[in-house]
Amino acid sequence: MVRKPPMEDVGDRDLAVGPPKRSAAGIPGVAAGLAAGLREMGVRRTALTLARVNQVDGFDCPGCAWPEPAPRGDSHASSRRGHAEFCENGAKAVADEATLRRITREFFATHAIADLAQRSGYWLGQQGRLTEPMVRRAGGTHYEPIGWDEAFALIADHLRRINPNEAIFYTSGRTSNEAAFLWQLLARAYGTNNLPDCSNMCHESSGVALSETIGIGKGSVTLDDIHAAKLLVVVGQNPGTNHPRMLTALERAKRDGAVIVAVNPLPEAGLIRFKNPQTVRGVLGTGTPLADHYLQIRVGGDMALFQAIGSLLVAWDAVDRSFVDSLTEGYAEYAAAVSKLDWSAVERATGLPREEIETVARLFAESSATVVCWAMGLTQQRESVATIQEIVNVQLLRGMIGKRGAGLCPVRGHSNVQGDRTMGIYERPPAWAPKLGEVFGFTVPMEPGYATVDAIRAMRDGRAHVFLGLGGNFAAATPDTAVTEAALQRCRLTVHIATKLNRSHVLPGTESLILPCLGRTEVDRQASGEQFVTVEDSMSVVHASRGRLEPASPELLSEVSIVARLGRALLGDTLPWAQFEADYRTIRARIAEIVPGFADFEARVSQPGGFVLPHPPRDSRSFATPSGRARFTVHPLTVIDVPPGRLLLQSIRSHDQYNTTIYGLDDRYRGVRGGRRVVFVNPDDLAALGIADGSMVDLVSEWTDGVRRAEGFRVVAYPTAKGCAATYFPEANVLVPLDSVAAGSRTPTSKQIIVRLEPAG
Ligand SMILES: Nc1nc2c(c(=O)[nH]1)N[C@H]1C(S)=C(S)[C@@H](COP(=O)(O)OP(=O)(O)OC[C@H]3O[C@@H](n4cnc5c(=O)[nH]c(N)nc54)[C@H](O)[C@@H]3O)O[C@H]1N2
Ligand SMILES: Nc1nc2c(c(=O)[nH]1)N[C@H]1C(S)=C(S)[C@@H](COP(=O)(O)OP(=O)(O)OC[C@H]3O[C@@H](n4cnc5c(=O)[nH]c(N)nc54)[C@H](O)[C@@H]3O)O[C@H]1N2
Ligand SMILES: [Mo]
Repeated sequence: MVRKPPMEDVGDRDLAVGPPKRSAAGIPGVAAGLAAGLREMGVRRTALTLARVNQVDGFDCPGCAWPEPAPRGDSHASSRRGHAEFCENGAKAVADEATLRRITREFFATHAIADLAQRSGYWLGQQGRLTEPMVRRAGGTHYEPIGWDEAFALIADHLRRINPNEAIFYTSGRTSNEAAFLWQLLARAYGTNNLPDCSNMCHESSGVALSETIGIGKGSVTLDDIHAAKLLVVVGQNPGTNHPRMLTALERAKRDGAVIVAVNPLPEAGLIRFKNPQTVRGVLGTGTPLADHYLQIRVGGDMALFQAIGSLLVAWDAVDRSFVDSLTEGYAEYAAAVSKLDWSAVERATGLPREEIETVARLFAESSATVVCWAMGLTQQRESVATIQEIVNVQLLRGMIGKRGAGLCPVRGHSNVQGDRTMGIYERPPAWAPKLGEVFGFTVPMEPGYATVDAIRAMRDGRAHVFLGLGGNFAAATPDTAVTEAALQRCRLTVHIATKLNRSHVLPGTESLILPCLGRTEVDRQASGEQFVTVEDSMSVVHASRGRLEPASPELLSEVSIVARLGRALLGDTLPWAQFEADYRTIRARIAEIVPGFADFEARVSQPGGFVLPHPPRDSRSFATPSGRARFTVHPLTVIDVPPGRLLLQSIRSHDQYNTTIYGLDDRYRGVRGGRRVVFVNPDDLAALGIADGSMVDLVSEWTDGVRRAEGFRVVAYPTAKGCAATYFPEANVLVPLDSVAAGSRTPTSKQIIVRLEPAG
């Protein structure tokens, strides 16, 4: 009984398209953020909440993982935290959670699950916060209330009846360190490493690429490095929408003389010009132009671009010899490979003329401090791992690791996605698995579990029967929508720990639970008093987060409580679940004992601003690779061949969404209003294909097992790179089969889908 995802925006009469913007933020940004707050929360709550975002005594913004500047009063820091340390989209994220709208049991009594499955994700999210645990019993048509204890007993009963490897413990990256640590403890003590997470669809490629070459899967820069950089290269990232506070850092570096290069098929407003709403110049003036050079690269061309840059650096002998000789391996093979570079292949892959690449390579050659930042434009490609490793090669050539103002900077998405990995949310046993087993007295399973795509296959094929999601929206975030939705519904039990209703909840297994939890903004009171939780940002800074608002409902439990009570129901008091729930310091004490870098956790995280985790390449130029050296790697250059009449489609975020949470139907910077089913195509391609701007098309991707189709998109002539197209996620996910994943990281290729446009039927 799989239904097609709803498409209420098809041919939406309200959809309007205007010219894209040439700058980001400024007053319209602040106004949009405040308007979202006022709409959802009212005046008092908006003021109260926004004043606490990212402040030392406040909560971590549930928006993105961009770091906060040092606390006010820290005289050593290169920048100080502002009184308003949030952005338009952070304000929207907060408003979405702190909304005054509520979903009650009457709502579920009124709306059958089958009806809810016909609603859009936008509509589901608009209904407000979940307020009490709900169950769908076998054969039931509606969700109905259930007590917490009965809910935990039901889950424990299901889990006891299966082999532990037939259960899936999914995590989304908003989960705190404390909840994540307990979640992996629960899964592993129960007996499985089936811990897929949103990272499998996000920065997995970065983690793999960096671990293999520099010995640690995290970025090597601090915020100070961004400020101190002389050359900043932003590749495959749209910070104006997804990391708006990063623009402040770019602006600052630029004022100090940094050169900024953007590499992106789309001309993204935030990379072109920034009007900082916190400065007079940003509010009254024209703002700061950001990118000095804008390489409008073809989708998937970055591997060729960085090989070409590396090749030129070697040819020009612009190599940091002492760094390369003393700290790296594989240089000779690399230099030999790039000396044979096929420039015609580079030009076909990138769509860029050689002179443009040479100009940018010259900047690399002349810069004494270079940071390369990247996000989903690089990680969701078939050759993502190799592409990121080509960036590593270029940075190694120039000795740009472990040096002020220089480094590798994968910009993370979810606010604690990096911390969740540090806490052991991973489908393989963490390096500290033996210690985990020793401290808690059980044998940690060593057999690898399922990452996201394999978890879908296991549910589809009847090899997994229970799905538990700690946050997130598995059905909408993953690829091959029809397959994934059927897979979830094939489960005997699906369990969703969530703040808001989403599509995954309305595709229940035979039995299904929705367990409502506290959000970041809310006070967390336990037996020992008010608790805080901790998170790790994109630059390995760990700090505390304290919510202040009264919870959306007295029935809510914190994520920690939910996991601890489930642990107790399933495994009994063999582990100190009750103590963990009562006092989160006892969880942090165990983390300090088990996870490297967390010694003295409680004291250090109680400092304003928290503390920075060790990062050997950044701190001391040491590399935990087998040889102890950073590794150059060689990859055959790939050119993506697109058959005639087809386009290379990527799926992106609009300015009015947070992943699968849709705040509104506008994409202000790209000039789209009132609808989401649009596809951006270069006007020359439209002419060649004989398709008119504004016409309605289906997007069709062709695979050996048949075609996949996303119906009813309005064509928007847009200055994207030639041969390329773009549309929004999650609407595009239906086009990507489970088998289409990045080599080495198995991340779905959400940014590399060959499609043809067919007149809508
Ligand atoms: N407001 C808001 N903030 C968010 C999110 C959100 O949805 N809304 N999501 C959060 C999460 S989980 C994440 S992971 C991040 C995502 O942050 P981003 O990675 O910035 O998000 P995307 O919209 O996927 O944008 C990818 C960018 O890569 C470009 N691109 C696509 N293909 C290629 C390519 O082949 N080469 C190059 N060079 N560029 C390419 C696209 O044109 C686009 O500008 O943001 C986080 N922050
Ligand atoms: N085609 C395509 N697909 C993609 C991407 C893409 O660019 N293109 N991007 C991928 C990326 S980068 C990511 S990170 C994934 C995102 O995948 P997920 O992390 O699974 O999805 P989200 O949309 O972030 O999850 C939103 C839901 O989380 C719940 N939630 C919000 N706050 C909390 C909280 O504090 N606690 C709990 N327990 N629940 C909460 C709410 O119920 C909300 O509906 O999607 C991936 N999918
Ligand atoms: Mo992400």
